Amino acid sequence: MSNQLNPTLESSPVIKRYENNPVLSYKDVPYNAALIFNAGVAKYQGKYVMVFRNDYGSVEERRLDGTNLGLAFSDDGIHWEVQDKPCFDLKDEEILRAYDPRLTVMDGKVYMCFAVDTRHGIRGGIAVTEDFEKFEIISMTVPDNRNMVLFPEKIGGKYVRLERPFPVYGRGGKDRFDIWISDSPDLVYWGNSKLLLGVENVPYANDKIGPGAPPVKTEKGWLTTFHAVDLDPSRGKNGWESAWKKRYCAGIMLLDLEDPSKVIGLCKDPLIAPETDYETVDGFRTNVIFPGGMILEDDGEVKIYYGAADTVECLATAHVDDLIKLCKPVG
Ligand code: BMA
Repeated sequence: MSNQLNPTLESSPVIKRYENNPVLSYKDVPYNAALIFNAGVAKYQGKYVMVFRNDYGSVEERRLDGTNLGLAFSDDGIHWEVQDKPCFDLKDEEILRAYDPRLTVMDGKVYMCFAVDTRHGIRGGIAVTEDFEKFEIISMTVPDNRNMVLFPEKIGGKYVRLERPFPVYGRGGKDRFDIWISDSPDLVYWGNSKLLLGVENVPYANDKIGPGAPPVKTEKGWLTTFHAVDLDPSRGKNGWESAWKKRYCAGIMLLDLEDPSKVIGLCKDPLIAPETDYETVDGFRTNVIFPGGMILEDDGEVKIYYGAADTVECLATAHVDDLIKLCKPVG
């Protein structure tokens, strides 16, 4: 464990990292691949499925040439078989790339939320697929928005999503970004947008927060992860980049089952803070934990998938009751 950043942040004791992390890296991918991270994961048709971000190029030369999304299947959620070609590659004159997929299964289909870099800003997209070959794009937000995640069922007759707009001008020209919630009758038209959680409500974030994996339904509420960023301008060079001053932790909160715009529990400490070498040393942007997949197993185990150091995909587990206990009433 080698986190030397100030302030020191530690992962919750309820978290157990998979001992052979990472579960996926560029070495497992049979086509041009360099950084494999920020995956969406779901259970679908009797298998675990992962759509992962692949920033391709050359690890040896520390060069990145582009981004596509790859596909992998697994029988146990631990050992993954990567398919022989990328499954999603969105590019045209306006669209530069799609990245950071999140998967939600509803009514026998897989819905994928993703971020889209365009020449006129960053947009949030939602696509649907049944076979990971054909994706139909259902909607795209105005810029700037990303980190969208869909709840796995309608609530009060509406589809619901969490999202993270970036109001730069309106937040003083700095990264002061928060988590929002919106609903929709049809996944196309979104409205009733409300602030869900402000960055100032997360004690270990001084920069921005954003939704993590799609929420999981429990008896006590919707359990959901988020990422929380702190910034220290005095931090030195980290990773490939000449200056990377941020740290990303995973956080956890509980939302009301009937009205998920109400945060009924929040853990005031990080759920996962960067600690291991693959999170803090070996990577493109070190000290990044970016949760994008969460699966509740029948025995109460929760699998949390996260991108580590924007370089590899990792797995940590915890018991659902322990995660719920961490979420203390707010206010
Ligand atoms: C965010 C996104 C993520 C990335 C993170 C850390 O703003 O770009 O894709 O993992 O930064 O670099």
